[in-house]
Amino acid sequence: MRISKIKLPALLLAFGLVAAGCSDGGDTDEETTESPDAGGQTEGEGAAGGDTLAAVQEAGTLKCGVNGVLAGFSLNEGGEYTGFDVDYCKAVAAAVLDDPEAVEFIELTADTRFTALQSGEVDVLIRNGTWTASRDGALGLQWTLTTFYDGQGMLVMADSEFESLEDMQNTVICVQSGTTTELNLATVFEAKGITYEPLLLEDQEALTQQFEQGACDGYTTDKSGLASFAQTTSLGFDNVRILDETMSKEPLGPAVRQGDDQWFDIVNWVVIATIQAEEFGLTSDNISSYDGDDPEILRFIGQGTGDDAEFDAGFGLDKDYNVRVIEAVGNYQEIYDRNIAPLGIAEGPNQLWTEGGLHYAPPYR
Ligand SMILES: N[C@@H](CCC(=O)N[C@@H](CS)C(=O)NCC(=O)O)C(=O)O
Repeated sequence: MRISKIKLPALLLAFGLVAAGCSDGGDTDEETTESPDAGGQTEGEGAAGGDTLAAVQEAGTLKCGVNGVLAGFSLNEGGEYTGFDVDYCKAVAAAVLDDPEAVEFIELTADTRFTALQSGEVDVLIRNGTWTASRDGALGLQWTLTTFYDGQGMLVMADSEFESLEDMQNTVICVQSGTTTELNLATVFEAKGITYEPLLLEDQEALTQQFEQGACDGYTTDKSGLASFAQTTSLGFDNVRILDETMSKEPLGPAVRQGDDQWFDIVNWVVIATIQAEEFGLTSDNISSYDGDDPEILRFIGQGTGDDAEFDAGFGLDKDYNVRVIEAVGNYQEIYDRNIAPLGIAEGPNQLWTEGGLHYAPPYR
């Protein structure tokens, strides 16, 4: 459908939603500093500069900000959360609380997620969030090593004439506010000289509804999000199609508040542990029964000998935390296979560096 055929009620609904409370993507600092509850980087338990580890351990629960509606990453089905991001919440809880189930999942939209992290409403944000310079800098956040290398794509109806972005002159594109997606769409389409109308929607539900009702010619977001949508849309998997082009780099991963270096180190090294375990061939099934003599592995599982007997990375955790993490959620490949593989996404960069991918764990020593 072209602009001329847009249903007016759909557009009014969309713009109404935007007016009701959307920011522009969290990639500039204006909205965040203007928002009454957004500037509080010193507010809340474990806020910046504070001791998040102690706060989490005292609470006995990790408050993990998630998406909640994105199959494969975090999906809430009757209070049961599953997904790739959910597993990383559980991994952090296993490390710091010795209980992967000690997680309070807090569902956040693209618009609310950074404020929730800044204010201390959540201890960590693991919600298909892209690491960018201004989120790191202007928003006062910090991203760990990337857990999922993604890129922005475009989904269209399978029977449409669109084969590439260049074919999308004078179209309406469904896009979620508060995302890098919104910004990339503008940059890429402008650079290519493609005239389009963004239909800005504030959450997945509104976006799904609008696309399924035919209000847009294309739906753009991270390719993983599109794969997830394709699996779940009422339009049917075979009736939608994702264009080959990738419009951006979207390194997704956990984020924490800046200023609590110990907490950042912990979350970062939990992510690293899953990658390192895959490289070592350690899995949820075999890690606790390792009986080999590889000194690197022994150090990793807290059973180092000789100089490594007292090894402590200095994160304020005990020697067994890597074992708990891997026992709880498995290594990176296990997490990927359980959650992402069903979406049918090619592993591509999300493989170990030894297999031609980008996942590389710094040494645990
Ligand atoms: N990775 C991008 C996009 C993340 C994002 O919020 N994507 C949307 C579309 S898949 C989403 O998760 N929506 C769910 C919701 O907010 O209800 C970012 O960090 O800005």
